Amino acid sequence: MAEFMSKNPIITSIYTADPAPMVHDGVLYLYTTHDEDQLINDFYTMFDWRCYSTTDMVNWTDHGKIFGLDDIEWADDRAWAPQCIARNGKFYLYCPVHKTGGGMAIAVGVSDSPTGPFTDIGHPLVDEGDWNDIDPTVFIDDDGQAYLYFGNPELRYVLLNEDMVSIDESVGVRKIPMTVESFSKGSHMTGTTYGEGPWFYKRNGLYYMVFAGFAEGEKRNEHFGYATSEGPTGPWIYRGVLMEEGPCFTNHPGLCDYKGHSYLFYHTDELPGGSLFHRSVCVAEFAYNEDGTIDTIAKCDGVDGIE
Ligand code: FUB
Repeated sequence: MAEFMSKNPIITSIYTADPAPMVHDGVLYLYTTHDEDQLINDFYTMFDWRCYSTTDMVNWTDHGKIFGLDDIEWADDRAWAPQCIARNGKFYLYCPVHKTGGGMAIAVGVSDSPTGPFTDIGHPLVDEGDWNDIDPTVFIDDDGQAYLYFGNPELRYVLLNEDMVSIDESVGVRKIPMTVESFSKGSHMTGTTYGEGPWFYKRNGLYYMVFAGFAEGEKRNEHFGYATSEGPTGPWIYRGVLMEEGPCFTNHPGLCDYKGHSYLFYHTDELPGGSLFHRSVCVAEFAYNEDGTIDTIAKCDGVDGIE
């Protein structure tokens, strides 16, 4: 291994999953979930969100807990896959949680700093009363319109108002057609590969939807697939497998460009003591093809450091 190289998993002090990178003011911030060591009911036991940052992809600063279930009065469980975005000098952390007495819903934490602490807005942003409202991914388009996609087993979206903490109620929650053309034939509940963990962004005028998915047949763990579109709300065209299925049941993509390099963050169960409920975040470097497509990215030992 080269001297100036990170080693996967990149966080080794605790179990972390669902990596969500955000580049801001020359720093790469990585938001993650946190798998507790001690499980309750032998299931995902997750109470808070964490943040780490780097400027060289090798040395990571641990900013600790930046938001948690104990900051959200109306939620009682499941601090699941978040994403953070900056707008107008503030930072917005979108987080799936279990609503007390309800189903899954999407919370928003607001902060003046990328490393928190975040303050809950006091109520769910999205709460359809079902279990689909998980794994938010947020993006602000060039015209200023912000989109929040989410969902398992269906991909849905809302338009965010400029305040980033309310939605355009005249549009409401829109459902993306779960077709084979968009997400390929697969074994999840819609009959496509789309599972959960969408990651939405735009690059060189092309919109990307990367997601955790379930293939047909014997395969049981999640892989990554991706679709592209000419517009922010589709139609989405399936483009292929971005990362083959891993060693643990779930996976969650987080992509960004940083200092001229492109990175895919994901998770495995590869820390000592790892399991499907004790995951650890990893990173791989990749390159886009000239036409914007991406070849399948291999899991790796780590990435080179950068200046
Ligand atoms: O980590 C909890 C849930 O498992 C996430 O919300 C999903 O994306 C999957 O990783």
